[in-house]
Amino acid sequence: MKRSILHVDMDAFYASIEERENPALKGRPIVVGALPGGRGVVSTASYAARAFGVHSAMPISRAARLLPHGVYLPVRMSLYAAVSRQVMEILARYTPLVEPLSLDEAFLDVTASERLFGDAVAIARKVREDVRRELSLPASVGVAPTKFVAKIASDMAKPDGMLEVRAEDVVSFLAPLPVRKIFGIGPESEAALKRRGFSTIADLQAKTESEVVRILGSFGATLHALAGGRDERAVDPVHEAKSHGRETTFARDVTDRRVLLDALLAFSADVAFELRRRRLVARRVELKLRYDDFTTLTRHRSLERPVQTARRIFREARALLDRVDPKRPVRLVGVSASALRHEEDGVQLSLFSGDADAKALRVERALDAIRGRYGKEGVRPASLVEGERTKRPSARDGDSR
Ligand code: TTP
Ligand code: MG
Repeated sequence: MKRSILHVDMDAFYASIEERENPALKGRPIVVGALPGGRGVVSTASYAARAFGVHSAMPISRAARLLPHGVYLPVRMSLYAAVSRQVMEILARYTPLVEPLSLDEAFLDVTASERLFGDAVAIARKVREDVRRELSLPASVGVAPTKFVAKIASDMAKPDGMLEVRAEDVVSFLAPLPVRKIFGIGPESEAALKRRGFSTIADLQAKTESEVVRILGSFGATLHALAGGRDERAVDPVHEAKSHGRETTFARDVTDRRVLLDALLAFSADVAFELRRRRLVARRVELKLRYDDFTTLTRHRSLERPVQTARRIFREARALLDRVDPKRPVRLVGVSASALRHEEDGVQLSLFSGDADAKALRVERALDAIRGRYGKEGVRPASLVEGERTKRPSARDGDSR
């Protein structure tokens, strides 16, 4: 059945909020993130600042050189999170099928809402109006029959616009785009595809599925389908977040592998705890390193069996670390878990399988309760603590930590 999908993405989200909070900043080049002189990066830049070449993830020192007279503001996360909730509340008026991807973007399946609110374009217009009127913020919306195309459309509609791609136009809409528009295609895959003769999506469309698979392997089937506008993925409202991760910038660059492993171990424990708290499992673990020259490298592994324990997340992160140059000084290290699913969707089996990983899961679950009450996460909602009382570990487990 033909579906109507919206991808809603706020424009220059953090910067737009700051501009709204202080109207004197209207139209000025705003950069939210680390402050000039510090070590961090740009979180986002207003469109006025982007005209100077400033963008997300750029070292703040570089931004300060490009834009010495910019307005530099620190990140106010709790404010942005509160606005994010208001945005998601507006989206939920039009369909229960809202899948947030991050603080400022979500997919909506409005197929069944069209009888109530008008066609998908009318709903997109209403969403943009509501957000503008009630929150004084700009949002862009893509309208398409699939997630993949809706997301590309919202990107093209920016800033403060809307773009509809009709089912009959999908193939010609995609054709001229570079293959990197397909998610999962980073700079490395893009180069590899180019070497094999695939620069644009049209190059993928021009071949049959089996030809693409022969050249690119099994991944080629997915690419070929997406290139042809075939994308059956449903809007899935259970995914609260795309990933859970922890990272840190060191005060001094690190070359000692043991220091990196210590950090990865601590982060793996945090990430696993967060997954279990949200009853999620992950099928992908990613290691992130930023070197002293600011090049950032990510390495990931996709996993057959979903993970939820620090033990396995750390093992994967360590294996990824083993594959990178051990001599380059590291300024930032991080680990994240993504491709999230609810734990009911399959992981429970391993709980009873009696292997070392299943045992680790039982032990870590037992420790969660202790961490919840005394751990560094501090006070947690009473209902959560209450729920964990039923499986409270003995005092001896606590001592053995
Ligand atoms: P994005 O939606 O990627 O960017 P944006 O909303 O600032 O700009 P636009 O969508 O118009 O291109 O990310 C949403 C917010 O997430 C962004 O305002 C700041 C934060 N963010 C970071 O902190 N670091 C990053 O590297 C990126 C990409 C975003
Ligand atoms: Mg955005």
